[in-house]
Amino acid sequence: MSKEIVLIGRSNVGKSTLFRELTGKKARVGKRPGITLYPLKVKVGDVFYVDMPGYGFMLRASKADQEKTKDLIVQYCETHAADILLAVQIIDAASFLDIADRWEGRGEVPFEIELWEFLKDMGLDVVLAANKIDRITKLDQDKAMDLICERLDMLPPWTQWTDVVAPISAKRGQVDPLRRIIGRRLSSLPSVTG
Ligand SMILES: Nc1nc2c(ncn2[C@@H]2O[C@H](COP(=O)(O)OP(=O)(O)OP(=O)(O)O)[C@@H](O)[C@H]2O)c(=O)[nH]1
Ligand SMILES: [Mg+2]
Repeated sequence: MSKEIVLIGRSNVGKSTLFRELTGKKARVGKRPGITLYPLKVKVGDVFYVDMPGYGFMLRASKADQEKTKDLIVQYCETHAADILLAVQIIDAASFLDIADRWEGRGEVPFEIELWEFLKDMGLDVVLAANKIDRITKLDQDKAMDLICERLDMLPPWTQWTDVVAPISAKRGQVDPLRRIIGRRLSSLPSVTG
């Protein structure tokens, strides 16, 4: 049985940077959105880590291409649902709230909130990696995490959700809160030695 940990999220939030950090494999990282175009899968120990293309805006991508990426992610999750041990939804903690406000101002459901609900509705075990936390000053980090959680229907303080929410900085290699969550899920897997 091959269990998977899938990294999902909007373009440019740092999925591939996190993938490198977790697997040691050099996935392509870029300053512009739309760097990863196909799912990239790497085995570490007993599990596969999957780096997905970004959902949402992509550089050079037409609306049709964006829809294709969205479909690819949805289809991937549907066909692999039984093997997905953990779906890690990555957000840019520093811009998540502004972007969500902007969408709501236009009367639209913010894409990242829709995605969170979609993954949960599929019955997946979903974890939120609030990346780029280094871009928020230390003093404001707890408040930002509270607000982010609240938007995803988790009542503050965010510290009561540390089994599903992890503030991280993939770029700085500060991903321990997420490693702890992954570690707990892996230790609950039946041993494959028999
Ligand atoms: N400040 C900061 N920047 C980060 C962090 N993680 C990633 N970045 C930067 O964000 C940019 C995008 O990183 P990627 O890892 O390529 O993002 P991605 O989500 O894989 O993007 P796509 O493949 O286009 O969907 C790069 O410039 C990274 O260096 C972080 O924790 N903090
Ligand atoms: Mg990428």
